[in-house]
Amino acid sequence: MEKFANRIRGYYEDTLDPLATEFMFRRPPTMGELRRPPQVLLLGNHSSGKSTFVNYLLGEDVQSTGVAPTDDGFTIITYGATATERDGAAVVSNPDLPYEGLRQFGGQLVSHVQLKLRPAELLQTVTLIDSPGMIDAAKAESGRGFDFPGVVRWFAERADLVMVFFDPDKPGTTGETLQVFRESLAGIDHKMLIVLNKVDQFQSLHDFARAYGALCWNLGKVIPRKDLPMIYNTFVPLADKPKSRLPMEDFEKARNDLIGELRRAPTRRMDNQITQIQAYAERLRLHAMVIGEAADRLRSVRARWVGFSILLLGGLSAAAFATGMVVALPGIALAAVLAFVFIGYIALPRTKRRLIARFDQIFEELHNRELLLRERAEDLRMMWEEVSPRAREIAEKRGLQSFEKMRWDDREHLEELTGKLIPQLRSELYNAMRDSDAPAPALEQDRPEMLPASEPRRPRLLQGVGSGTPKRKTFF
Ligand SMILES: Nc1nc2c(ncn2[C@@H]2O[C@H](COP(=O)(O)OP(=O)(O)OP(=O)(O)O)[C@@H](O)[C@H]2O)c(=O)[nH]1
Ligand SMILES: [Mg+2]
Repeated sequence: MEKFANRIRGYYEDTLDPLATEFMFRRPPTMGELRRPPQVLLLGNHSSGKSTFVNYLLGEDVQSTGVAPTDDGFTIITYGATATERDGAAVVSNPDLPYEGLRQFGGQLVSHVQLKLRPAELLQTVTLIDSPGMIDAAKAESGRGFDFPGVVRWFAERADLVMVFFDPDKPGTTGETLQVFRESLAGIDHKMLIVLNKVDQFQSLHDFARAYGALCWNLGKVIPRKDLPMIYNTFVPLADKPKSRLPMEDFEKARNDLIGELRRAPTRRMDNQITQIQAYAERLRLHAMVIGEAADRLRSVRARWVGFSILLLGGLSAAAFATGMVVALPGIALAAVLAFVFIGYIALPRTKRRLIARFDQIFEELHNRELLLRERAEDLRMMWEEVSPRAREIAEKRGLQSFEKMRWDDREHLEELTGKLIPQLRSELYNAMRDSDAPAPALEQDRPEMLPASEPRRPRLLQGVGSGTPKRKTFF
């Protein structure tokens, strides 16, 4: 994993970062973000059993649990040789921790963040993030004092796995849950696992079927996909709870599967980082090519204007000398000054505005071959739509003339990276996992429309390979 991580860092540092700086593209992820430990975010309705599940995983009561809404903040639980706790202010101001970005959500949020260090074996593999239970609309209105969906989105974007818990009492998506699905979890369904927890509360199959049906119905409204998400029906065995009359083996197996997924977070992290760098490089290429091309066109328009003016004024001066009308020379000099003022202050700014307005057309022209290959067209246009507002803003504010056309070797290098090196890295990752008999992450295979354009479809190398490899699951 370390070897793969170093190669990803190398690609950012050597190729992508210099180009991003030159074309003022958004910054690549920081080294801190790239080095962060694998993270699993636990979300869900209040009292759905998130904290109980965390305690079960760690084999000790790290989090408090209870029937009333218990957690009102985010708890980051990570590995530490001795058990200690740090408050939010210390967490967000520590540059060695990847949580500085939380500061943007204000002091209220910071005071609702806590870091717990525990010497549990599992934490050497993943960092767990327990979250405040989501409540219904009426209670949420009284306010949390910080942008809850925004913070959830922040954590979810940086998590390698997001587990969303529901329980038999609240198998629905109303109030805050609905808001979080719409605002915070959109587009990240490939790393989301749905859990119907506390199934030991069901005393009959009929009750279970009703709750399961209600959950599916409600999820259908917030997850815009044709197929049903994989739902883990499970529970945590608790001594003080009455036993269910239903056979529990399948639910226990689902719990083991869930824990298996959690342990695969490091592999998922690498896989996510490969997807992330591919997406970044593709977008950077579009941004730089269009800005560079527009800047080049602006320069040739300027050269034409200047050349034409010099030719005209030179011709007039020569004619004045030849015909002995030297008195016309001051007039010609004045015309020269006016011509350059016109070019600099009227003609070029107008051309610049026109070129920026035609960015979409430039994009189409530059990619006409790629766009003709129909399979790529939609992906490519989607990517361009994503980057074009910023490309326009940069070109307007910074001035097109300050950019150069993208160099041929830079372009070749980027194409090699997105077309060969990164896909190769991914297949090496799969091969390495196969050789070590570790299971492949079940990711993204079902959201082809979200994959960056030149990314090949996932190699399904590990499907059913190796005795210890579980069957890949279709989450969405
Ligand atoms: N029967 C049963 N009860 C459970 C299970 N998991 C949790 N509980 C109980 O449900 C209640 C709520 O559990 P918590 O772990 O505090 O739930 P939470 O999701 O962390 O709640 P908030 O922090 O308020 O969002 C507690 O009384 C637990 O004992 C389970 O699998 N089965
Ligand atoms: Mg809790």
